[in-house]
Amino acid sequence: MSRPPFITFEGTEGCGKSTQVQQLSVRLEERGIPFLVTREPGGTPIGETIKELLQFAPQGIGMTPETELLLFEASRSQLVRQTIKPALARGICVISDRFFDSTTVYQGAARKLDPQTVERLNAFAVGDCIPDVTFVLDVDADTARARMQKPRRPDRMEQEPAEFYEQVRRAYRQLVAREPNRVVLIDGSRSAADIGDELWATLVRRFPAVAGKSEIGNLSEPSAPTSQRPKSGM
Ligand code: ATM
Repeated sequence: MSRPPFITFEGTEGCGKSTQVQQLSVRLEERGIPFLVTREPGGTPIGETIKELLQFAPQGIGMTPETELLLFEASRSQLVRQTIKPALARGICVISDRFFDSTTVYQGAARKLDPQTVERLNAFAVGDCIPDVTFVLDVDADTARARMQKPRRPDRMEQEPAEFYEQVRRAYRQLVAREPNRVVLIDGSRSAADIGDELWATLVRRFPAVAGKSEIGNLSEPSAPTSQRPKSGM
């Protein structure tokens, strides 16, 4: 691979994605690997405005699944062109907390929008910007609920019945079966440290260059590590 990896994290709410993004960032930082952390929806000024509408704005109540799908894609197409592609082109590793697999799973499987339409819109939004590896953190509903006990802003997307999240979980597992070369299923019920170790081992095996600067080989190196961290817990 002649450019740094584009890594995405997926899973249901409370699966521990944010913790793993944080742990991976620390490892990359320690090794002097330039990286950027972003998230979906959001990650750009346009995307953050869309996120507000999707998740928190009172006008979001009554939003149709079709509108929801298009808003996620709009946020994504901006993020890809404004942030992700330019970073990868500069030799910066990109980590995204959610990407197009979330749409496949939430809007396609759980909201039951036509999967082919979702796939086409995903393809339109991302172009050739496909993650090199996607970690799906798999947890059962009880574990997820227990991890979500801390007070948070009311989120329209989190008002769905348990069945919705069961669908999401099933669809993520199907995705792993469909794309085993890209999508890696991680047992998210273990300690954050154990998960972090497994994830790192997988990453180093697939992309030896992330193990340390001395092994980077033909990556073009920007001057300093870059990190555009999520502004707040979503
Ligand atoms: P977080 O769990 O990362 O905060 O995600 C925000 C919500 O957006 C999450 N909601 N729930 N429930 C998943 C949802 N989402 C989609 O439904 N489709 C998408 O394409 C993306 C990126 C997120």
